[in-house]
Amino acid sequence: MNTFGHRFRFTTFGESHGKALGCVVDGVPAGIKIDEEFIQNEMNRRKPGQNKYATARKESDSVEILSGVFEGLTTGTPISMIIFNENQKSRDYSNVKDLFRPGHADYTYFNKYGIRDYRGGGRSSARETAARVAAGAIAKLLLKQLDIEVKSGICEIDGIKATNFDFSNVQNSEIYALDKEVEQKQKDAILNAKNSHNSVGGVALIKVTNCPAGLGEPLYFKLDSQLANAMMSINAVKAIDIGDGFNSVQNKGYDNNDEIRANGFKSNHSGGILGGISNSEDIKLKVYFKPTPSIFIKQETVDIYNKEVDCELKGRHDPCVAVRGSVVAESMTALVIADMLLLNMSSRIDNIKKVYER
Ligand code: FMN
Repeated sequence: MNTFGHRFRFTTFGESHGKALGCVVDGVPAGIKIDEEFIQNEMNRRKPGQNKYATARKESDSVEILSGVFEGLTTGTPISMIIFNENQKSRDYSNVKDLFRPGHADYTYFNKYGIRDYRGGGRSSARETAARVAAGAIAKLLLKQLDIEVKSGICEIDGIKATNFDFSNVQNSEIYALDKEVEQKQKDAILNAKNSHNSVGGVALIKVTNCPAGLGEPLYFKLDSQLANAMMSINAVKAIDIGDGFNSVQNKGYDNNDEIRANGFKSNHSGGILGGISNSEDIKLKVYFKPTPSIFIKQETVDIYNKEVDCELKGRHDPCVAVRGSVVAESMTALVIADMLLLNMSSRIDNIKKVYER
């Protein structure tokens, strides 16, 4: 399935080494100013080939808007965007044409579809996430109108954890680090892995500020369940936690509860979500990325004929996918919040009357 969202929804298409990839975003209210420079900046934050901590694949990731925008404003019709692939090197994959890379999706895609697009993994490649960032930029332009902001940064690489969560450090950091104190150590961990032909995992922190209360559609479209759905749909994401998340199981109830005063909550262990609905506190989630599966150390595998072979990779790969992945997680969060904002508008008759009463 290639469509995500309910009321604000998008569909992506395209493969790693195909001609182009793109998306169609549907359900976008008319009248939103489309700032193309902002969309391109978002793409640039995710694009490959920018420094030694990322894959060397060079893509401009220029977005062309094909529909849904007239004289700089959304028209309420589907917004389609296309990104042409420029730097495919399909030959790099010819030696792994028939074999399954350990840790990648080759084995499962082949068993499911019976077709082997060996060129960079085809649709299973995270190249597709460029289209999500384009769609996410449209969601962010909607959120901007309501002063809702979604930010992200790296809080952990190879077990090296941030203790400061400073989002102002992120924009000046080549690895989007939240904590300047541990940034160099995190960078060294990525380079050490790269130089030893290996890879490392990492964790991204996502924060939504100024989010109104009431977002989330219990029971089966709760805000936390949709965030989890969105994050787990991103390549290499293996876990997510919300608020105190995994740590909350070690807390006592008294410490885990957020006491309430007339001016709001005294703490935010819940990560801004109670009963699947936002409570107007900052929404906080952590997204856990595994180490990049494509590494340059010889590993054992089988080929499509089930013959045992060695896998020796060529090509260009991110030594730590969490870095560029954090931008994708931020975009997916914006898309979920946009969807929830539109859905929530019909939760009370008073709101419906505001629109239709004459
Ligand atoms: N995997 C690779 O093997 N090489 C890469 O260069 C690579 N780049 C990625 C970039 C981003 C932004 C993200 C989010 C993931 C990347 N991945 C890369 C991860 C794979 O796409 C992913 O591990 C694979 O599709 C298997 O899916 P799974 O890990 O979710 O099970």
